[in-house]
Amino acid sequence: MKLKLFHLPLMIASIAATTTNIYAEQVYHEDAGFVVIEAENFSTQHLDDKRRWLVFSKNTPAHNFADADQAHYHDASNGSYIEILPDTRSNHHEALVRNENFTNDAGTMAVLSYPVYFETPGRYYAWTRAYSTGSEDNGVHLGINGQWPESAKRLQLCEGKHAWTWSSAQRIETNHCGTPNTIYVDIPHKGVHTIMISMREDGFELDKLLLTKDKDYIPVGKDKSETLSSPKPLQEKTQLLEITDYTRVLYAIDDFKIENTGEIPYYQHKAENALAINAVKTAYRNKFARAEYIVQAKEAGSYILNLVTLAEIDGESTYLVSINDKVIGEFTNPETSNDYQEIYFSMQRVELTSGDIISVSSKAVTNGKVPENGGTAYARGRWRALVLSRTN
Ligand SMILES: [Ca+2]
Ligand SMILES: [Ca+2]
Ligand SMILES: [Ca+2]
Ligand SMILES: [Ca+2]
Repeated sequence: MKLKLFHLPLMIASIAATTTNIYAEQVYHEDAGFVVIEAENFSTQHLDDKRRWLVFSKNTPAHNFADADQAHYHDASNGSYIEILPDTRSNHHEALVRNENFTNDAGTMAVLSYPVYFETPGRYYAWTRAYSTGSEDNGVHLGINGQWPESAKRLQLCEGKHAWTWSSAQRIETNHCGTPNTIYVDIPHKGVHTIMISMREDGFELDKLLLTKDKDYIPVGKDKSETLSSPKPLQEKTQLLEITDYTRVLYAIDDFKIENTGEIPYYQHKAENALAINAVKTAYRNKFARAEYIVQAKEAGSYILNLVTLAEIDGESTYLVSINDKVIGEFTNPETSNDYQEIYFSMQRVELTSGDIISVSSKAVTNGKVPENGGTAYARGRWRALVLSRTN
């Protein structure tokens, strides 16, 4: 006696909305020997109890910290910059308090981090675009990966007061303004390295950072835009769209045997990743083709099965799923206006044991609606997969 189960096909009206494609964040990377960073886009700030880098733009509300100059966002790259406040020593008449408004110990106060992916290791000359209005707001330390190499300390800005100005000069005892193009970091190997900034003098205003392998490069104006990655959307699946939870997919083409298995043969419709019946041959119409799969020992268990068929506009094919010739599911495709739309037919709590033969059969039929060669076209009984989901 054949057990007949009837199920409503699961019709998914629309799969157009792609809520599942999650875009990666843009991150800093090296681009052809350059790294360009907007200073205000730091990832983290540490050791900022006494002095802190604050972000300024035209929308920043007024503040009450000690500060000797106005905001300078008007000509800042990206309309925004950072300043380290309070500034309690804006000129040499105000007291120098070590580890408060000044520190020569790089990496000890207001430490910013900017992770960057470098493809090309080697030496990078570092430039900052800064705005200085006094004599005690124009020095900063650079670092890398928590290290503060001598070559990146004491970046000094002497020229270009009262304007955004690029500098790559290191302050030295014999020349407080430093020599141009002397600040650099060495990138030891390909990979992510963290470019770091820390306080030397409070009141320092920083708009942008530029690292270049070109020793002779001199940035101008706002110079290049940020070197950010542009992550592409991940590939989305185009088949078995409603299958969200499975143990094993048995693909009609790849996993089922079709030689000498039915009254009439299947062929492989590779473009649709489906088995199908060549209904051009009248002898193949209205008869079952059949494909088989033999259950392996390790696959024994209790499952929900989902037969994934393709609806067709010219007919509503019938499908049978059997285990050892006992029918466990009989289904008919719904009418559709969307050729090859996936339809899912579910069979609950199916016990599979080693050596069981699972078979899927289907028929090519016509619904008389699509004229073709003086008659009407036939659906080809297409199906794509039988999906196994363990129930325990
Ligand atoms: Ca200020
Ligand atoms: Ca200062
Ligand atoms: Ca300032
Ligand atoms: Ca900026």
